[in-house]
Amino acid sequence: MSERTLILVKPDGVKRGLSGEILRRVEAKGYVLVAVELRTATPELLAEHYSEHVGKPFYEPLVEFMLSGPTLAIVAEGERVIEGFRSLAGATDPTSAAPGTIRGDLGRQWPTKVLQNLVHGSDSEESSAREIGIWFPSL
Ligand code: IDP
Ligand code: MG
Repeated sequence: MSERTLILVKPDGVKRGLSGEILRRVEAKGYVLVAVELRTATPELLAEHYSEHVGKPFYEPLVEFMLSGPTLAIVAEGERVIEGFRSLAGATDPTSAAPGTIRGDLGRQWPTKVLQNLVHGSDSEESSAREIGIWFPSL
């Protein structure tokens, strides 16, 4: 059965002009774009989206980073797309993310408190349903 995932090109990716390259990789892999919208996050939206990280040392820097510019919000669809996009994205830490992945090819460490790693991807069916509901309530 087909499934959906929420992908975000975070503000660092949009600022660096990598939105097209990231969308290209999602489409080249064969996934179908269901929604694509440039959005400006709010603290309320981010508190919901990152509820699992509230209270962690990087939470405040993470919110500040996610408010630093527009985010490209994407819903993509396909069999096992949740796992498939996590694989395209690579490891959380862009320094050690494997070459060939979005974070490994295009990301690096910067002197910031939070890891800027270009993309978000839902990590489970439960997360994708929750996150699509937050970013695209009409879907
Ligand atoms: P993920 O994006 O690979 O799913 P999560 O653990 O869900 O990683 O963390 C959310 C985001 O918070 C990461 O993408 C990254 O931007 C940031 N982050 C996670 N762990 C750390 C950390 O240990 N230090 C700094 N920033 C972090
Ligand atoms: Mg996560």
